[in-house]
Amino acid sequence: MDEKTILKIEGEVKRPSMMTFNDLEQLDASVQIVDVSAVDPSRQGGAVRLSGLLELVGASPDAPFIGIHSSHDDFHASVPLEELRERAFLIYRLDGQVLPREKGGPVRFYIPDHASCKADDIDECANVKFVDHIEITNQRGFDNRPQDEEEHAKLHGHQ
Ligand SMILES: Nc1nc2c(c(=O)[nH]1)N[C@H]1C(S)=C(S)[C@@H](COP(=O)(O)O)O[C@H]1N2
Ligand SMILES: [Mo]
Repeated sequence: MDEKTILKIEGEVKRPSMMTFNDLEQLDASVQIVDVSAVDPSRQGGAVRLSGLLELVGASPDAPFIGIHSSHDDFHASVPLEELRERAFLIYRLDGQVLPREKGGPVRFYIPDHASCKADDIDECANVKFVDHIEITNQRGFDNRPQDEEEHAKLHGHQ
């Protein structure tokens, strides 16, 4: 049993939640993606649908932004929720264990049909790795995704 909190969800939600790996694994089968490679062959592991999590915590249907935060490397994205609600998922499991750090674990936010880097608000850079905190907000929140080629190259160089 792994009782450590790996994901905190708060903001404009009725039931702010601290979730463990077991909490995620025990979510209903209808919100699980057992094998994400079926959706995107470049990715492995198991995921939960963002829509399922939002329902679980009672996210306000009127709050338009989602903040996706990694305190591990201080990387943050804040993006409009509407287009993501039914698309995005959170990869949290690989071979029955917590998704390892080298795969972006413990939780990796993923938009399968993302735009390329910096092409759009919802781009590859918004696929935040090492996620530990999700916030539903009325206003756009803190976002430190790379802004230009140089910053972007630097970031990739560090990975
Ligand atoms: N925590 C964290 N997440 C991150 C980044 C990062 O530096 N830190 N880089 C982003 C950027 S700019 C891109 S393009 C993708 C790259 O994902 P990949 O390593 O799976 O190719 O991760 C995104 N998620
Ligand atoms: Mo990126």
